[in-house]
Amino acid sequence: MITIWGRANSVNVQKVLWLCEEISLPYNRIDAGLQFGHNTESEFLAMNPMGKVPTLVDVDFVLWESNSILRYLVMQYGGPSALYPADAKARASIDRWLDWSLSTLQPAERPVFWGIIRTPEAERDITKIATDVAKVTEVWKVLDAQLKGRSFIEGESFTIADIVLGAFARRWFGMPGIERTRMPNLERWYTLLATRSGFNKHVDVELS
Ligand SMILES: N[C@@H](CCC(=O)N[C@@H](CS)C(=O)NCC(=O)O)C(=O)O
Repeated sequence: MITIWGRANSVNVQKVLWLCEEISLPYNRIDAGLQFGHNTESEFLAMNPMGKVPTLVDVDFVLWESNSILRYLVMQYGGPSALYPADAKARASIDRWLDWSLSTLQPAERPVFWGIIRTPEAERDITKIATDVAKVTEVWKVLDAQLKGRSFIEGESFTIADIVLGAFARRWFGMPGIERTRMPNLERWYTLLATRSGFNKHVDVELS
């Protein structure tokens, strides 16, 4: 059985747990990161020199970077799957959203998440949060435009792009006390995600 190292409130761990649910893959999860520690210990750093979660162990194979873990698990355990189709163009189209999440979405949404959820209310910098919300709104608008006329990010099939961006969308829609610009396509897509058990079980949980 695979082992996933990582605390369950990490967005990058949540993506992996959601995928496991989608492909009915059993796993063993070990809490690590933040208050659980482990990720600064030498044994952990030998597996993942970045000291981050999630880190996957599959017998003698170790992998880090959540998006790489998703791709690996579908290819290894998902069978022929619409989640990450073999066709090169379909696959590359999904990959660009995974890359976009790392290069563009997460750097923009992280300050908002940390500024609100990981900062005590009395210490929150409301002005900075408003500036950061305005910046990430422009990024979400790109996905809102992509979702026009389609059920999911790459068309009518649910893929790992929906898992990756859906995990961040949960943070966006769950953030208290911010002004969210209406984005009808994004909102419609988000309600579709809520019909998936992996989302409900692992992602739609309290933000912490
Ligand atoms: N790009 C990496 C980012 C990994 C990352 O930054 N993980 C965070 C949690 S979301 C982490 O390990 N933080 C340190 C900690 O939890 O102690 C990935 O997608 O796996």
